[in-house]
Amino acid sequence: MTLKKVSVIGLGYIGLPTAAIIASRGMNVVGVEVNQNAVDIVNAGKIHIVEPDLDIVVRSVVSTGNLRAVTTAEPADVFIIAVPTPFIHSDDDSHQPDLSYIESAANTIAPVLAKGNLVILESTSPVGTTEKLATWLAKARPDLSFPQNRGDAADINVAYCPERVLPGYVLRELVSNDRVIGGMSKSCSTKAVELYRTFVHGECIVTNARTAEMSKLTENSFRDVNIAFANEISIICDKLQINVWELIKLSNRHPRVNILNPGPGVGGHCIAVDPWFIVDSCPKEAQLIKQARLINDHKPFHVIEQIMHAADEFKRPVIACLGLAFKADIDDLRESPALHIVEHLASKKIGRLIAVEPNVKSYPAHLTQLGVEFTSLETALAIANVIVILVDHKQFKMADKTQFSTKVVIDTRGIL
Ligand code: SAJ
Repeated sequence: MTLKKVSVIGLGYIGLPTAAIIASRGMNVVGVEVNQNAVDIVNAGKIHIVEPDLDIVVRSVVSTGNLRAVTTAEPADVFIIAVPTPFIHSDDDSHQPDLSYIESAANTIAPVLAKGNLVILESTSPVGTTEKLATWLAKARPDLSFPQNRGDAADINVAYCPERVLPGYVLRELVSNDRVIGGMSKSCSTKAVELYRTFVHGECIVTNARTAEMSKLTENSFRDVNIAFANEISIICDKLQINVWELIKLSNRHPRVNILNPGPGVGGHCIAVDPWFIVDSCPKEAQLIKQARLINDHKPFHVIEQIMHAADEFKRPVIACLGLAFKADIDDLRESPALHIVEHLASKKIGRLIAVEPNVKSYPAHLTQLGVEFTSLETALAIANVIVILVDHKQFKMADKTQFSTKVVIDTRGIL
């Protein structure tokens, strides 16, 4: 084993679990993070994100000294870049990817790079980003050679290896999922496989960097398009007065049909973002992918219309929204359609608005300022006349269903 010390740049939802798993295999891991607070938390053996069992692994690897967090890069054999790649919000409706975090990670590691090092990009990235990364590194270190000019003979190896883990199952999927390894040359791929074999039980499949970049975007776009299909069917069923859940159950009895679940929209920081990277690269060609994004982004507005319509039946509507997270059994509110719906309703001031979110420790202050009340599930079910199920959290699924029977219910997740 030639790779002894691994540096992970960015200790977020992907970087921290990856660093912890590699450290748990006995390697020396150092996490480089710009957020001093996160560095302090990790060095205290704790975690600043929510992911089942991650706290146990981090506590253990920090106590053995295998994982340390720092703010300044230090020399290592491997550098794994796991920083965010959001898109730039603009008024003209374009969704250009923001690669500034990757560029800044390149500038962070460039001064400590040495001959024989392996640099891996894991951040979800538009096609061509790994080549850009190699160019940024080459610019900062003209004394070293990089694979775009020297191929297998380069001093530094560069590869793109996308993460594919599902939030909530990250520790398991980091180990069990197959891994796509996209080296910029053959020897880049060989070195990257050597690293991932230390903790991946799935297969490590080698390809080139551009195909690996596109595979990640394709996987998330595939899911987005399929959810859009379900969401469109649900809107059609509302119009035609058909129960969409029964319809999907029936259709899925066909041996070659497997329709996903409609919902209040698509949230999170992956599926609602990544397809735009394909649309941005190929706007003329990516028609279906773009349309799916638009359908999923429109779905919360359809739900808002349904709620307003239901509230109209009451003189003093009391609306209870169950769930704020972007999906079931997590605390993550980022890009959450449920949150968006509650914000929108609050700004419309159409009645008393109650929200229930059992997974967060503190409620978003801006919602309280907008007049949203936070209560327990029991209180909400007792006092509301309109109940909107926005997230299929286990607490809601386990609730006594007779409590819903006298209410007007909008069940966007089909838990009833
Ligand atoms: N959703 C539906 N209906 C469904 C499935 C999901 O409305 O049938 C909604 C969810 O409620 C949520 C959103 O879609 O709002 C996204 O949830 P998700 O569970 O589909 O995916 P993420 O964002 O948690 O994780 C995805 C995964 N990608 C795929 O399944 C192809 C994960 O494997 C990736 O690693 C992750 O994106 C990522 O980091 O890119």
